[in-house]
Amino acid sequence: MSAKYNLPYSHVTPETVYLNRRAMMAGFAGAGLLAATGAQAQDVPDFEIKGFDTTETPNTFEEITSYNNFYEFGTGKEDPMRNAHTLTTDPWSVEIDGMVERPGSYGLGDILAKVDIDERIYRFRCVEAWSMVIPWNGFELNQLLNLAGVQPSAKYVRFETLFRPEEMPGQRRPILDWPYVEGLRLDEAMHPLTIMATGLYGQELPNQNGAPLRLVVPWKYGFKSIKSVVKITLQEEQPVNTWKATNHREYGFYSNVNPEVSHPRWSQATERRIGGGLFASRIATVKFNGYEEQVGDLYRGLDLTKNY
Ligand SMILES: Nc1nc2c(c(=O)[nH]1)N[C@H]1C(S)=C(S)[C@@H](COP(=O)(O)O)O[C@H]1N2
Ligand SMILES: [Mo]
Repeated sequence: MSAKYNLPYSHVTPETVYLNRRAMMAGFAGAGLLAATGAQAQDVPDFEIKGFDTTETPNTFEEITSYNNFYEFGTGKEDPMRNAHTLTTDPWSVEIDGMVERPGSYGLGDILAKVDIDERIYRFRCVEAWSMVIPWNGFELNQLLNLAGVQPSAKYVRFETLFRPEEMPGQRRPILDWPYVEGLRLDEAMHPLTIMATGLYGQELPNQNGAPLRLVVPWKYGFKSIKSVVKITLQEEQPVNTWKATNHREYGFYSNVNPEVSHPRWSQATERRIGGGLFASRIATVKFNGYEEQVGDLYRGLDLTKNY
């Protein structure tokens, strides 16, 4: 079980450098740690820090890249790691259409030249009640939406994953109604916590994590964070997201992390942190995945037990 196949070099070095950089920023004896690993100071990526980061210990690169949900490559947790190497991610472009001033095909290179990439260490909570802490690299979705120019009549954002069955074996079978679709309310999409991720641990995003560009909405269940996005549509109607369309009794549109609202088949009160080991105790799930201070205002007056 190794993530190395998708990487130009071993993951060990960047992760070590990364953790040393964290230590340096925290004001610890980072220089000594750097010397001990033989890393050079100029190897340390220079990210902008916005203050959204959790201080919880991130999961390892191997954990984040070997336990995945990406049904386009199979339904097993290790299927994406094994199968996603077949995906071609270059060239890549995103079609932005609907209620925007500048509709069209946006090349990934052009997008990346115009946005600010930074690092976000976010908690990530799957609806299946497992969780991780992930150091993403990416940019705020609002920057991309502003490039296209959102018209005042737009109320929702619809996202679509690539449909390319010749490279995505799961799409050759009717596991889901392909392509995978997700959606956000416009204010959720414009929120500074909402990012398009392009990397992990300062490296290119591995295919199994949704390369080259995937949504990350840290206060919502993981299925909202749609991978390998090729289309973004600004619209007036609430988009029909794939999991809600598949089973509306079990999966909703909002899908905010909420320990008080059980899934019909299991409690959402606790979660299993990946990497904790077989005998680790479950940890309490926090409303909005711990981001209530930042996003609670978006849902004032909304009944979260009905709008789940
Ligand atoms: N296109 C697409 N996006 C997807 C999925 C998927 O199957 N297809 N799975 C979702 C689910 S259920 C989760 S929990 C996260 C998993 O992201 P990760 O594998 O990077 O942890 O991706 C989400 N985005
Ligand atoms: Mo999930």
